[in-house]
Amino acid sequence: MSIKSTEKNISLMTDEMTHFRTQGYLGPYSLCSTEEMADLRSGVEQVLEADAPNHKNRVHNRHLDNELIYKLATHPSIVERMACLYGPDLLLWRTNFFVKEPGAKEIPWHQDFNYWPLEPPIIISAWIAIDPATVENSCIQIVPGSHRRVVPHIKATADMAFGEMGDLDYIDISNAVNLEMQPGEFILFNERTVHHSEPNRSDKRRIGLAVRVIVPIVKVLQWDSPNHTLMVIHGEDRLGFNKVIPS
Ligand SMILES: O=C(O)CCC(=O)C(=O)O
Repeated sequence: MSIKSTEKNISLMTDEMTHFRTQGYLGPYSLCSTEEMADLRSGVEQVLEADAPNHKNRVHNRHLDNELIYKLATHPSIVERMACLYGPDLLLWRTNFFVKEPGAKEIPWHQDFNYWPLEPPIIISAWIAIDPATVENSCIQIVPGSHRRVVPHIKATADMAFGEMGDLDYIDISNAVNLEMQPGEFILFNERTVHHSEPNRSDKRRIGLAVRVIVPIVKVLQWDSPNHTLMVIHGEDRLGFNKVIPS
């Protein structure tokens, strides 16, 4: 199977690189058309309805057992842009679905690297909209420039979807931006970019697929399952610090 790409010679302009460096995020960009994602969506739903062989959870790392999820996660629209930002050698570490049904809890303001077993914590994420992601159904919100400092994380309140949250005394959400996306669009952000999503107060489901990519110098300290390995998705792994299979 293949996902059509309308783009040729994907790369980033200097002002986009500067935006990522200063603001901590980029996009939205288009991975595929809204119509194509509408066609692919039933395939994604089937993946989420099926038990994951050898993995802990249906929503995590389905690129390891499903070709559609692998193709979405490693689409050139994403990977070529990541290579412009992080260099030629890229390893796919994790994928995570964020399924927010109507009534789903708030995802607290946080920096991803607070939760992750990586040393050094250098990660770039893509977040792909499978459903429309709007203010109404709790799109991601980001604080531009927030990746420049480390925010202490504290125990989250019971109404939050995560156990820990960024301490709001250290986060200025007054300039937060809503990253609304059409199905098939994606954004890029880094491991320290403070982000969040409201409770889903609408009657519309919102599914996103997050793609976590590291560079070979990063050591994975804890694997998600016995079968969990990294995949080379661009360039090569010259260091061999981790379990890696070629793509
Ligand atoms: O989908 C969401 O609401 C949050 C996503 C998120 O926290 C992430 O991708 O790191």
